[in-house]
Amino acid sequence: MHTNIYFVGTAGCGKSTLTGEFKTWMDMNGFQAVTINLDPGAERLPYDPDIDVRDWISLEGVMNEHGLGPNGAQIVCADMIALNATEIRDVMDTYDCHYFLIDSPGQIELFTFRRSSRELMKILGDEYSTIAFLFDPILSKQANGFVSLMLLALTTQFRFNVPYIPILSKSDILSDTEIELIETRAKDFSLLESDLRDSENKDNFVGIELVKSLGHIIDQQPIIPVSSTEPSGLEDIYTEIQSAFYGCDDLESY
Ligand SMILES: Nc1nc2c(ncn2[C@@H]2O[C@H](COP(=O)(O)OP(=O)(O)O)[C@@H](O)[C@H]2O)c(=O)[nH]1
Ligand SMILES: [Mg+2]
Repeated sequence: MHTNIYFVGTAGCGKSTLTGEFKTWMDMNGFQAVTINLDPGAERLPYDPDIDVRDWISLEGVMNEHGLGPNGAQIVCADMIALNATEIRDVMDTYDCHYFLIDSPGQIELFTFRRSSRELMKILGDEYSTIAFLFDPILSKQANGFVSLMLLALTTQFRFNVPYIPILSKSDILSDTEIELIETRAKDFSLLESDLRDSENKDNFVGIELVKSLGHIIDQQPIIPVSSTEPSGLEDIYTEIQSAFYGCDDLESY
């Protein structure tokens, strides 16, 4: 049995860097983890993936073969990944490890909004899959930016229906006060609502009603501040994965 952790979030929020840093942290702490790159268009990665979708699919090849630009080709590639999922799974099965750290494509829509991603997740084994959803730090600072990311996270949760771990990425570029404010808003939507009313969006009826509804439909889960450069918060991600699958009282570490 293994756990698949998908790193998901908007372009540039730090998914690839965190995939690599979390692998380093796991190695240092004696946990067996394997990294998987799902981005066929990745030109440079901040880590050396153990399993790489580029071994099966080339963005440039798809562009040439189908006469497409990079955006169209990315969409074709996203669906091609699912077609190659069984082969990816076969390679995963050759590893004796407990954790697969899966780096999703740069643009979130290529993962979250493609039906093929759900198929891929199923074939790679969705029983123990979790989505580590990265909140961009700059967007998260503003009440309306944070609400927008919550909605994106909620959409992702809705489409995949697996446990999700909210992560505040690149927390090193935020002050302690900013981190505290974001952590409090994540736990207390009434504060988020009042901040939204106080902000430039005070007349934004849709935004305010959305926040009110969010409080009814999702658990107000703590957000984990993480920095890949310091690094910090990596152990908290690990603890959250453990509690998502094994419960808080009986942490099974391996
Ligand atoms: N300050 C800071 N920069 C980061 C951190 N993580 C990633 N970055 C930078 O953010 C940029 C985008 O990172 P990347 O991992 O490629 O994002 P992705 O598109 O989500 O995979 C790069 O320039 C990284 O060096 C972090 O924890 N702190
Ligand atoms: Mg990336």
